[in-house]
Amino acid sequence: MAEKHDEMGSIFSFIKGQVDKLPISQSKKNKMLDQLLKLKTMTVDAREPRIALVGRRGSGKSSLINAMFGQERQYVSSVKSGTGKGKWLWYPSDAEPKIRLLDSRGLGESEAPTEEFEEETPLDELMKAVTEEQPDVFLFLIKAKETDSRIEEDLQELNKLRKIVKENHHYDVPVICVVTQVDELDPPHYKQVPFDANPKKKRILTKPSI
Ligand SMILES: Nc1nc2c(ncn2[C@@H]2O[C@H](COP(=O)(O)OP(=O)(O)OP(=O)(O)O)[C@@H](O)[C@H]2O)c(=O)[nH]1
Ligand SMILES: [Mg+2]
Repeated sequence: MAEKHDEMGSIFSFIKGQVDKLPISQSKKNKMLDQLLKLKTMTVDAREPRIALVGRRGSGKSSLINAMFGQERQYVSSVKSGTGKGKWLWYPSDAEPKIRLLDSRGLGESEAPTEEFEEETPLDELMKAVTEEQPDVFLFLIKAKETDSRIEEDLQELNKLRKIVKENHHYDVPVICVVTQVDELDPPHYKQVPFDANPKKKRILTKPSI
């Protein structure tokens, strides 16, 4: 990655040198160099995309991250709030950094999260994470069964985050809504048991009660 970056940088330097040598007027050279600079900003200076996962506690942010990585990278919690301080991760790996993903502390917690946290509230924790690195997009996760449950409060907090980015960095962060845990929707009798991949859990839960 870094090698490709350096190589592109030297290609632009070479082209710039050639433009300087052209037998044309300085104003024409300046116009060409302006365009070259724009192209350089869009390519060599471009950074990897940043995606911030946000949403109510338990909506499945850490689980989605783990599913993307195909391994348990982030702590998943079934009852209490899980994720503490926000964590920016490189996908697919630190050695091959292509996409930056933020796993964040869940909104609407009633107790402090299990993991270590730094700020008093989830919103403060998120403010810190998006101040450290500004997201290009928010993935707003919401459980299928909770799309009608005090969603306004979560959206207000999300909009506060977008406002902070807008004030400090002058752009609107788009939001993509991701409906999660759709396997929980009716009719439940059609549901394939999601823990089929976990034979021990399946055995315990399907064991006839005594
Ligand atoms: N049925 C079902 N459960 C899911 C799914 N995704 C996640 N879960 C469960 O939902 C619970 C919460 O998942 P997490 O990934 O910890 O949710 P989170 O949004 O990171 O939660 P916080 O870190 O507390 O904000 C866990 O018990 C997961 O196993 C899904 O697609 N279907
Ligand atoms: Mg989490």
